[in-house]
Amino acid sequence: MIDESQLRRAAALLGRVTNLVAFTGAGVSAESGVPTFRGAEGVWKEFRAEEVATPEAFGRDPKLVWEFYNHRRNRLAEVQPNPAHRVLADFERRFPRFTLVTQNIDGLHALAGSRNVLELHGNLGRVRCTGCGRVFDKRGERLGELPACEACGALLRPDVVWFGELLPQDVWSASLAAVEECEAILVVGTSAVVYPAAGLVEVASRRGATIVVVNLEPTAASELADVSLHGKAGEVLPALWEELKLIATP
Ligand code: BJW
Ligand code: ZN
Repeated sequence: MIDESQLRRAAALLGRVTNLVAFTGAGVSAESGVPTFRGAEGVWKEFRAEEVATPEAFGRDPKLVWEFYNHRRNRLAEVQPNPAHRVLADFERRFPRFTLVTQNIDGLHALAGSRNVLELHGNLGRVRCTGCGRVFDKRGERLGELPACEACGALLRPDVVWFGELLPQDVWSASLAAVEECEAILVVGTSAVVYPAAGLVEVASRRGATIVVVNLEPTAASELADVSLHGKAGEVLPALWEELKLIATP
């Protein structure tokens, strides 16, 4: 059950801003059938992050790491954006300035029609050469056990950010700039424990921006929130969108 009074409060706060950042995590794609990382059925329950999502793991056993990512790539071919992704695409059309910063690597925001998307942790559809550094879009393509670069023959890796790696600096700078200018940040479906991404909420908070959190449960971002909306993103965001429509566009 969505708390109607909190929903109206969130809509009233967001209704008056002209510059909004949405910051999303795995929970936004959960209803599309993409598993989250830290829940009871999360990816890290089945696999240890240190064994599949670090550069050291890839150096030690690239076959195992590719098996993990190929499995997730193949599943990605079957999933579609859900109402949460679609409402966030609608938000982009409503707010004069809107930036979607996502930790997700599934590409579902773009598929739902969002354009101004900053992918902090890369994209599972892309691969990057460990030799020449070229990046290739291989979304929807089946890859071998140890895929090789078509330009130089070196081993390819998923173009995602592993633990201990730096985030793509251009994407990080653009995300920080967006948060430093926004009037409000909508934090959806993330546990907000992975840094530096989670630090964006703290930057917004220090600047006095309005913070609205949408999640099944309280998270690390909740204590900074002006309003917390508990429920499924695919239900809360459409309800919030309907509330916002009742408020005149700034
Ligand atoms: C719903 C819902 C529904 C469900 N509706 N809600 C100590 C030791 C080692 C490292 C560190 C350390 N302290 C800090 C670090 C650094 C580390 C870090 O932050 N670790 C913490 C976990 C402790 N960070 C890094 O290493 C980063 N790099 C870095 O810091 O570089 C500098 C540096 C260099 C050298 C040395 C040290 C530092 C890089 C982080 C990269 C993270 N990569 C991953 C994997 C990407 C590839 C892949 O997918 O395989 O990114 S980890 C994983 O977590 C993924 C996610 O993007 C990220 C965030 O997770 P997210 O999205 O929040 O998902 P969950 O599952 O946590 O939460 C889901 C939420 O949704 C929950 O709250 C649910 O309730 C909710 N939910 N269904 C609404 N329907
Ligand atoms: Zn190459």
